[in-house]
Amino acid sequence: MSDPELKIPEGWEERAVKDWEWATLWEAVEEGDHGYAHERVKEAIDVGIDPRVILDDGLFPGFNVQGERFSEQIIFIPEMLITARAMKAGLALIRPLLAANDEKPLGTFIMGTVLGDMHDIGQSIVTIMLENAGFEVINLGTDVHPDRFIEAAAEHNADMIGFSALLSTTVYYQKVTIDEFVKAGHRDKVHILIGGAPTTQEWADECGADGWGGDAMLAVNLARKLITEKRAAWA
Ligand code: B12
Repeated sequence: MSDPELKIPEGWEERAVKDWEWATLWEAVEEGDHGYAHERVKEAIDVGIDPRVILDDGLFPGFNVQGERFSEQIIFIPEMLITARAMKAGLALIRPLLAANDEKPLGTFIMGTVLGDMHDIGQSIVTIMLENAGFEVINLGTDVHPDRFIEAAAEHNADMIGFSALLSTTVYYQKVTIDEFVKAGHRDKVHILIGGAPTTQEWADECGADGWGGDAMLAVNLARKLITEKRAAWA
């Protein structure tokens, strides 16, 4: 088994500033040095690099190479966790920049990772992008019990809910959670979106979701479309 190599994002020089280098951030995320990752992301923000460029060109390369190693069992949970922590240290800094949107919220979105599943990088990115698009997002975190989703939907009078799942064993809880919404009489009050690497549009249809987002941009476009249709139906 060959060790996966870091993939350098094509054209990164044009998207950064003159004399910029990302290699030390790639390495910091790869090695899980969250303090240094924080420092480099702060520098990138200070010199005015676009936050989405920081995410794609600065943070993802080191995360992805470790992700591939984890999938190939070259590294294990402890190493992957420290890389995730470094990734999140960077995400925390760019979040307020991407989320800066002072307009009245477009709608309320409850986001969470389903029961039994601890993966939260993907849903955190979707959360940031939804906030950036003007949604108020209440993020319930990981390992969320169906009852907790239902309580939060009622408490915040949510327009939409998103269930993330990364394991082939936990995608099942997307369906279970939707079924619980039906039993609780709350299914017609919200739009439900699902996502996460092992999910597909077919699975979304099968489990009774209103939509599927393969990545953060698709998730945002879908959420926008559904909320616009909902508002139009009320008008
Ligand atoms: C990081 C990681 C971990 C970290 C998680 C840290 C964290 N804070 O999230 C740690 C080390 C804890 C971990 C643990 C485990 N993991 Co893991 N993990 C990964 C890894 C490397 C990356 C996942 C990730 O963050 N991807 C990046 C994000 C950006 O992508 P994403 O989540 O798909 O999100 C995008 C879209 O899917 C979409 N999206 C996501 N959510 C939502 C929600 C909605 C509503 C919408 C619309 C869209 C949407 O938008 C996102 C942005 O574009 C993957 C392998 C890989 N290379 O992908 C394995 C992987 C998911 N893990 C795996 C496994 C097996 C495990 C463990 C069971 C390992 C073990 N032996 O214990 C445990 C499970 C723990 C648990 N109960 O959850 C397997 C799953 C296999 C399977 N099919 O079931 C994978 C695929 C690795 C592998 N090939 O073996 N893991």
